[in-house]
Amino acid sequence: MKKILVTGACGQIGSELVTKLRNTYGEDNVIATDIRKAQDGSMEQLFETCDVRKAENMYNLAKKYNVDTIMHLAALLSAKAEAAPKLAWDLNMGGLINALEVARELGLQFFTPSSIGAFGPSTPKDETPQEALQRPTTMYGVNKVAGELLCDYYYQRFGVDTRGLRFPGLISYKTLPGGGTTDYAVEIYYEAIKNKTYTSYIGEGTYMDMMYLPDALNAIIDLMEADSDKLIHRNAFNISAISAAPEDFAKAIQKHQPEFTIKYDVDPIRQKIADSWPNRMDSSAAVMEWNYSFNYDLDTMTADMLEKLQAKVIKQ
Ligand code: VAH
Repeated sequence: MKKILVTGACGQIGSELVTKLRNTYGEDNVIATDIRKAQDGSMEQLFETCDVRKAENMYNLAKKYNVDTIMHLAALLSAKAEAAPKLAWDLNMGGLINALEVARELGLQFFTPSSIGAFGPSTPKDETPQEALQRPTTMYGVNKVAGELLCDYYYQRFGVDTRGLRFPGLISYKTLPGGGTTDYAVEIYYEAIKNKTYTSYIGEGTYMDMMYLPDALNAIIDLMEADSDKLIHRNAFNISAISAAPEDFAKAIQKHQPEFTIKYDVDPIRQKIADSWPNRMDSSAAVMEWNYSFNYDLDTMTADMLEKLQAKVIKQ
């Protein structure tokens, strides 16, 4: 992996993955693409507009820059997908097969994320096995399961080196997530800094797998650099780090801000999605096959988030 095209580069994962990849593989070896430029002007260098629903867009860019890897992140997240299921299918599935076709035609390595959303209410919620029943009840989950199967198909049928990760809810401070169910776990930190209180749309006692973005970025690179011959699974690996509910985030914040309070105003749509997802996945396949590990727990993530957001809010 040394010349990489990233789709969805302005999103929550993409905006920090591009920086991480450029630091790792060289500034000129990562082409950032998205349907439009980032509003804050952060994505200026080596950026190309690309609508993943137009297959020729990606093909022409992959040829122009002679890439050897595609990291396909462009997608609609769970809550937005529930509000616009047909659009979600067109973007999430149409974009994915277009990206896979480019990888097949040009012999590229391929990464795309899956999610805890690939599981449903009939899946074991605690220590969800790597191979478990996948009957998601959301359009996003249907897209993720179909995406996992499609990526495995392109590996088995065409030999495309496809790899994927089932991400927990990702928490970061640089780019706000857009339209996810786990976004509360990012919003709560912003609100702690600005207002010292947060009203959660996810109810008390709702556990979901969560992860600090630096651990997710390391996992992507570790997986993509792993010895292909050692991989038994490919699309997609369970990786777990922090299993937490809204009150756990509040308690962690209160260790720094004793006056912080949490209230609840449950959004039934996103609560229903959250209730259908695992509390914590079993990561043993990722550990055994490519030495997955993580660095941040809830307390160390909270300390870092509050410190970085304090600096960010003061600068604004
Ligand atoms: C979402 N943040 O909430 C995304 C993610 C595990 C959740 O897929 O839709």
